Amino acid sequence: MTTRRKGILGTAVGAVVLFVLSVLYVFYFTIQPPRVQAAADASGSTQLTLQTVGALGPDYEHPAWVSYLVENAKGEWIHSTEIELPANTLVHVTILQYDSATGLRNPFFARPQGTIGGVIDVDGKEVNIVDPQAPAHTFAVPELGVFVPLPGVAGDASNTCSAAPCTLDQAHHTVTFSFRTRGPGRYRFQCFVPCAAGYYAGNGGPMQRYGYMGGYLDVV
Ligand SMILES: [Cu+2]
Repeated sequence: MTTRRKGILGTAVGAVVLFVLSVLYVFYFTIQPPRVQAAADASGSTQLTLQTVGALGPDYEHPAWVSYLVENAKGEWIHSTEIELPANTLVHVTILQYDSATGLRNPFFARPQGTIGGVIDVDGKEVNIVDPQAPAHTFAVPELGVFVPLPGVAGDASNTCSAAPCTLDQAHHTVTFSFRTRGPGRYRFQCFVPCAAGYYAGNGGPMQRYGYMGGYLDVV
């Protein structure tokens, strides 16, 4: 084969590979999970209720993946991390945490930050720090300076949840806190615990794919 033909062949193969990668990108990485509106309460503030599960279970595309779920205004659990919140509003967050601990890679995140009063409430007890080995996940909105550690359930707990949505009679921690939204915008939120079991450094799979351990607060 002449050098010129090799060049043409190389360009053609490169173009096909690029095309296939572009198609894969469109199909896998630009699909948005459904947008879920947080519920407004009578006092004008907003209630956002989430749960974190250790494994989604057989009803989902990735049964073994960790994920957030969000409760809609009808009280239904939706597998999504695309959350609509009103601008410049106090948001009361409740996170039901059903997964076991992985521990923080960076102990800096053991201290809640950016919440009202700089505290969180874990199972009815107000705390301003947790054991750095305790978190299963974090709820963090870097742009708003919000970092909340979510302690894991004990490894020997009975009645642990193995399929989403988990229910209140299953082993969990209830973490509540409040924060204030700023002006309209799209604010990324994510987990900072390397919680993706079975993936490189715990940071692949559900830690990278939109809709599992990260998402957006759509502030409108
Ligand atoms: Cu996580």
